[in-house]
Amino acid sequence: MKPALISASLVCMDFFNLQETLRLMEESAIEYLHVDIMDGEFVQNFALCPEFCESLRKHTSIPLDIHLMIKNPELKIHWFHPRPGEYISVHAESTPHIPRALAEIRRYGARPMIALNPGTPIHMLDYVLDDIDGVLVMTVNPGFSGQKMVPATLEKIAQVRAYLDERGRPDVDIQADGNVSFENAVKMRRAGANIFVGGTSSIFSQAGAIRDNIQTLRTALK
Ligand code: S6P
Ligand code: MG
Repeated sequence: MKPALISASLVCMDFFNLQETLRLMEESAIEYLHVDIMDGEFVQNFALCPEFCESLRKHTSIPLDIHLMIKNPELKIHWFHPRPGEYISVHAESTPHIPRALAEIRRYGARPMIALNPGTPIHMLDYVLDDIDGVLVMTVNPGFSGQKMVPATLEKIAQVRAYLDERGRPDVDIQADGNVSFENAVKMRRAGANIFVGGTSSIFSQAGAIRDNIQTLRTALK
């Protein structure tokens, strides 16, 4: 099994404590910073922007994991100046030109990840298998934090893992995004996910301090 990595969902943090939050992420050796980008069209919400990504890069060396929930991402990837070592995910449902979007990410030397909504079948992966480094399995419907996991997505993670392994791609990462609580993280891990997006259900849960929450999540993922 691949080691478990954590990607902290920055949209869930208290923006008045940005500097302190970044410091805690570095201290806790968080592997990725998950940046949700929403355009009010692909999803019914707005979130974050290219300038925020650029500014994060100036203040931390933790690689970004940019989740594009936007229409026609292939036309907008250059706005984000992707960097080697970063993950950029694009939704299979967001464009008729998904191979072009993935190729554009690769052109910058960044790591392309394809995101699948809970209702999207996994055979979408058939024609992009050589173009991806990761699959983001949405475990809630995209657009909002604080939702409940769609139960069928646990089995979907297991199906994606088996699908990739059978096709000679055990190297492809599987990211679980949505309601990654301490409890759900264990189940998602067992199903085969290896990158976990920590939001209001874990890292930024009001029930504990950020540092303790990260420790609890790491222990759950062991
Ligand atoms: C949802 C977004 C996610 C959320 C994250 C929030 O559209 O892509 O990355 O920010 O899921 O975490 P939680 O624990 O509130 O679901
Ligand atoms: Mg996300």
